[in-house]
Amino acid sequence: MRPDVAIGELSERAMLPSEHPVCLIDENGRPQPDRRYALPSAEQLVAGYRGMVIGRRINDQCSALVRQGRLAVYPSSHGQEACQLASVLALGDEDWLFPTYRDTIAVMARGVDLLETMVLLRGTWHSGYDPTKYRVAPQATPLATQLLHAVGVAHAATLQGQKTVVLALCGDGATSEGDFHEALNFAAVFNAPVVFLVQNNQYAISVPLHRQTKAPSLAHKAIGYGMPGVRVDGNDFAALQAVVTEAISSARAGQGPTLVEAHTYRIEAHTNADDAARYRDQSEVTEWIPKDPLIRMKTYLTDAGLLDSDLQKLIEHEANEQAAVLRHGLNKDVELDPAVLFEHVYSVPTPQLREQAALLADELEREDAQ
Ligand SMILES: Cc1ncc(C[n+]2csc(CCOP(=O)(O)OP(=O)(O)O)c2C)c(N)n1
Ligand SMILES: [Mg+2]
Repeated sequence: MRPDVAIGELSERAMLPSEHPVCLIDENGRPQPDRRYALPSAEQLVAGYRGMVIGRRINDQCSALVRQGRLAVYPSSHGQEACQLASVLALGDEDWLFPTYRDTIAVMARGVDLLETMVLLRGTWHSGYDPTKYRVAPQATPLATQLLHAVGVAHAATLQGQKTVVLALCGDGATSEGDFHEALNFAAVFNAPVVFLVQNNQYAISVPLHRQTKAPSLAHKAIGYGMPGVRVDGNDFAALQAVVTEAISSARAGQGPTLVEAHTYRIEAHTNADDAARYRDQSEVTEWIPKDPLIRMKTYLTDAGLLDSDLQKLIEHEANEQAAVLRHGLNKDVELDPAVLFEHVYSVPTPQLREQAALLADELEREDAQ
């Protein structure tokens, strides 16, 4: 016995991730028995598939809208739709989501209006939706900063006697940030009801995972903070939903945070501004194509008699309709007043800010006069 160690040997082991990521439906669409996790219900799986088909269509539509100059930037989650959908569908209405720039599909799956979601990536306003209305924080671009905010919201909810759980998303690269460490440490020490879901898509722009960490897996980091770490197949909607649902229940029951690492792959370039061919071989991408989360789910549902061509057509029709809403909405020009850039920075603008606002106003006036 080590009296200085508060956690027993068994619970230490329980904090370590399994050797292989949890998988309930393999890449061939075949169900895999698992001792710990049960397959979600047929209804949940069909809802997940529907959401993923719509999510894929929106991902691809937004990438096209960037090329047409209608969106400033779009970090696509093509191939990561299972992570986006499974985690959000596991949340209750009272819960909160803290997404990153890559989690647009998760934000939409939470019920945020499609066009309101795209405001930030279009660059027309700081965030287009009311975070408190949807219980979705603005999509964070500064890596890992949202994790600290997520823990703060979770801790505040506990202090107020609420049963809220917070789902905090981040990428593999974000785990190298100091904020990641501080957020996980605080969450564990204060037993905050947070589920950290790391979408390990193998790259942080051009930096591959092996240049990011020497840990056996990202989920292994959990034991260092005193919370369980779980590895899950990030292209398996069923496994993700089972794992995240359990982590949420555990947090809601007062058992503290969990770190979930989803193994997936960034199929497209980091954003439209990136050329992935400069740092990775196309053969690596090709290898991941058959592992696609939509293909395996379609095979499983079809074999289980839960999906036929009529339902498939219906879902595709819905996906096309949502893509059309985005196209039409984003094809409309917006009237912008550049002066509003200076609003909402500080409640009382600083002298520097006032000076910059005056400079801009002067410049615009002179441009108009020309
Ligand atoms: C604090 C901070 N440092 C650097 C950047 C620049 N940056 C933007 S995305 C990115 C890579 C992040 O990779 P990862 O966390 O794996 O997420 P992914 O883009 O793969 O979803 C970097 C370094 C940033 N946004 N914020
Ligand atoms: Mg990444």
